[in-house]
Amino acid sequence: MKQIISSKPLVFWVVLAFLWVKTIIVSLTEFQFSLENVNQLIILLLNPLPVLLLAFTFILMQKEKRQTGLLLIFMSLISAILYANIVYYREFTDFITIPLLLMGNNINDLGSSVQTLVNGYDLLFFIDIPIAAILLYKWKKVRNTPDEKYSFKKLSPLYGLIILITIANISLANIERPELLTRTFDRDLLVKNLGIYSYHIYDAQLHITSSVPRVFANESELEEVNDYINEEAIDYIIKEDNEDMEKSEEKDLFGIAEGKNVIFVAAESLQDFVINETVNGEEITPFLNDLIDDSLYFEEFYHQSAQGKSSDSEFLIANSLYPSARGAVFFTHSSNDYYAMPEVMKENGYYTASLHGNNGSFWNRNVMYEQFGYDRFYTKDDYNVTEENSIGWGLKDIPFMEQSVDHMLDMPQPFYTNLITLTNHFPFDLGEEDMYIDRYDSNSNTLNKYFPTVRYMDESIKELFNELKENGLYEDSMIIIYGDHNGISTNHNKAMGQYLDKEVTPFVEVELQQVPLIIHIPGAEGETISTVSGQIDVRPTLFHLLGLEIENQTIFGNNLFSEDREELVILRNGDFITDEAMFIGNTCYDKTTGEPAETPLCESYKEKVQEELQLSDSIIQGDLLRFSESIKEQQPIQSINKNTFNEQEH
Ligand code: GP9
Ligand code: MN
Repeated sequence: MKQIISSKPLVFWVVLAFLWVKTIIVSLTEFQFSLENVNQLIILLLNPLPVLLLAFTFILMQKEKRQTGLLLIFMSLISAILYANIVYYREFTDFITIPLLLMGNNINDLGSSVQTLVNGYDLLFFIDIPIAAILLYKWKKVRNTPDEKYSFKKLSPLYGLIILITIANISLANIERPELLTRTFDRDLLVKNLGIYSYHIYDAQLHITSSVPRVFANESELEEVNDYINEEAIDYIIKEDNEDMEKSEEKDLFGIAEGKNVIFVAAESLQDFVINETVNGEEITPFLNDLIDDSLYFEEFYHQSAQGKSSDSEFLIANSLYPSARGAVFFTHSSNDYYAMPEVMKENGYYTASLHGNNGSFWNRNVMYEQFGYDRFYTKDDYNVTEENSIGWGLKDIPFMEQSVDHMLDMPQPFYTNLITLTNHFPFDLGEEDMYIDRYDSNSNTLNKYFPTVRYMDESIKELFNELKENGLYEDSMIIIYGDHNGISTNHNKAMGQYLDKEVTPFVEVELQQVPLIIHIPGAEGETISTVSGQIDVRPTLFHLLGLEIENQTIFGNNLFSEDREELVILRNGDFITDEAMFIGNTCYDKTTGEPAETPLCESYKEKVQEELQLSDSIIQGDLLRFSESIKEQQPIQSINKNTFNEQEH
């Protein structure tokens, strides 16, 4: 060992130290890993080393002449990986996965967002590379022993050291977080414990092995999932009956919206904390606030999306299945068989369409929608998009609503439509002419700009209602507005705390994942419903209101009007919320206090939560719905508007 160290120019070790220290600084500052005990400090110090040292041994085994160049390439590569994660983390508080990198199309569209996430100081991040280059070429002269190509044998002490560090790292990580490698959806903990580099290697391995389940999957796996779903339902009914709970008139609202057009509004980045609130003394969502009085409003409704963002929320709503923990199902499993809501609606006599003012290929929608059974996908090409009526990500929401109603007028009724809004998207850019309220004033420009764009979206929904009324569509339609996912990430906790006038603790962070769900049925009475609910529950709830009883569907959500439903929402990272508690990370919080619970409020749910996420994953990874009766009965999917579906980016 001593020999290796002394026989190598010191500068090689300096380079290693640069990368090591840089990784640690980034982990603490950019990734905001807090250190709660000495164990965590040791893990943080150890975990970058195995991969760095291993790459180092590889370089030492190359011809002497090549070593310096390779070392610089390696240094640049590591810095690039680290920096890409920093930029991604700044927006999503998450780490890059391989499926994400494969979403090429989307990366182009992310242009304007990326600009806001990168700043001049970031150049400092790469400063060690030119310094290392100078040192490597100059210091060569001062080395005392000649450089050489190292043999495996000579390097064996170094390998020994790598193994030792790895064992120490994994053992300590296991103490910190049991079952670390089986809970792969908890990326924060994975990176915190394994280190960013080992995490990427682990992620690559997951990626390679993830295509295997489909090959070996068979019908019995689907039966297993269906058994679980049926058993859960029965267990809960028995439990409730034993408790002598009175069965309510669950059929009350059954079929109340029968035969009506269905109009979904996917409200981009709309969080629930703005509802019935003000900024600078002005209402943020005046139209929605009024609408709620005459609508079914679910006041504790959570988004359950993950890396697939908007597309994940669409997936949840259409299929009542969980999205993937890594990447977006819209990309990774777009050729699977699904028995999605548009398909079901089509079978029930509806014309189905999704409408979006952006490119059809964005989020791979044009491909995935074929499996969802949409009759038509209206994209950018179907709208009059000009420089004046666009901002940021494309067509502004008000002209989008106006033109969308025009499209609806061309559709056979009843129709089922999905309107995807866009203006309230990070970085929340808005022209002065569309500012109905002023920006907020805090240290987060993102949060400051969020309020006026939310206000603009509210105005666009008002416009939708006006247009529907003017064109005689309103009375025959049911309008469902839902927030797709959060718009303000935890990076803005300080500013958010200032706005909310309370500290944004992990408990509050999860509370902030609530998004609005507003179901408006003209003529029906309004009600604010406080049951704990999530996007996964929308599909069965909607079928209930439409009076549709669908057979042979494999879904995890529940009809929110059913008294037999257990109040439980499972988030994609394994956290969950019940009527009494929130399970976050590894801590169970009492909802009444927002503090860690003193009694075991979460224990009885933990196993079910894991099982449910795993079963849902098995459906997606094994493409299990291809074995389902409903799919087998289906005619082969025919794309009516092939041109629209296959449209490429412009
Ligand atoms: C674009 C829109 C935004 O098509 O759905 O996607 P997001 O970045 O929010 O997932
Ligand atoms: Mn979105």
